[in-house]
Amino acid sequence: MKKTLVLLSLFILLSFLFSGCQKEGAKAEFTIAVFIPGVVAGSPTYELLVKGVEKAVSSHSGASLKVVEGGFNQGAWEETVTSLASTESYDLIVTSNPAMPEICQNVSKKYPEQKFLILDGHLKGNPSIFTFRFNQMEQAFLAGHFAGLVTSSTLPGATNEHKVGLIVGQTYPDMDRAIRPGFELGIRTAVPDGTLDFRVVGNWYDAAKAAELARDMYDHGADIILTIAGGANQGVITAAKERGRYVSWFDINGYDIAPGVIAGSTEILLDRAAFEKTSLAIEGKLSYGNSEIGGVKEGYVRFVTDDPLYLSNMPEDVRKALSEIVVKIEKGELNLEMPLF
Ligand code: RBF
Repeated sequence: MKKTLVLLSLFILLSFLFSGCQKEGAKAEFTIAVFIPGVVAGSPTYELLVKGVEKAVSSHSGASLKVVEGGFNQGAWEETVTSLASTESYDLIVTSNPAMPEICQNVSKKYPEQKFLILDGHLKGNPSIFTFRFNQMEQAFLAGHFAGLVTSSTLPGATNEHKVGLIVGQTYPDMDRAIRPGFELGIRTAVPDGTLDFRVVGNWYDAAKAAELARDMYDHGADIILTIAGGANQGVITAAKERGRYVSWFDINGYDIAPGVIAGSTEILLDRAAFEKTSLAIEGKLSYGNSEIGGVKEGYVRFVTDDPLYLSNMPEDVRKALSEIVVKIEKGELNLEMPLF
């Protein structure tokens, strides 16, 4: 009896020690680094990226995540991504913005084993890289159409002039070939004599500069400004409040950020795409080498028409006209292809 007890205790002790050792020495089964080309705070697409990857990691046991902010010195991004790849500790590097495919492609030449998932970017044919982007022609078209409806409305902040603004952090091919033209087309289909005042901040953080630009635009007749400038977006809100005018938000539901000032908001479901594609990568099912695009029909791009602030602040005729154009895109009666570049 005594011998059995001793053996039993020994067994319990050993199994306890063994399980302890396993935990201590256990390597996470799938390690992910998220590289933020900028900073997370204030940048809608990066906030969505982190949210989506975090969700994928927490729903797969054994997966782990490290978020690395690259900051605003764009010239240093490639070096940081290279140093992440050189550690050979990450099964996957996830990142987001249209400049990242080229940077990751360069890193991939030196570290061909390193796998990449890039959101909001486009590249096909590299067996280590998967990209997913959004139909921002559709997204910007909807924002433009809404801005056209607002500037020609009887809203208190709408002047007689049919002028709309767009403030961006910097120019880049997706902006020049999809977002800006989509926005202009949207304005003109709502109000044929609508014009666009387009300004560039020069970076993604200077809210004071953005406020200065926005004040000038409002003072020259713009009733609503679409702002795509990261942390600098806050400056546009400040100016709109001062002038009693409107802001249009991009990428993430923005109504709550400045109720009554953010008149309209589109969103891209980058968090959903990041969750889905990261999950596939963890499960070993992501088809590297390919690229995908998600738009209105696929449910990755939408104008947020069901927010209580939108419903209470926007007149019914504006909401009705906007919903009609959304339906046209959903039904395929209006085709807004992303240009190939
Ligand atoms: N968007 C942000 O909100 N914050 C940024 O810091 C930011 N940096 C960018 C840097 C580069 C080089 C490029 C090409 C785009 C950047 N964007 C940034 C824009 C972002 O990728 C996206 O195009 C817009 O948010 C519209 O969806």
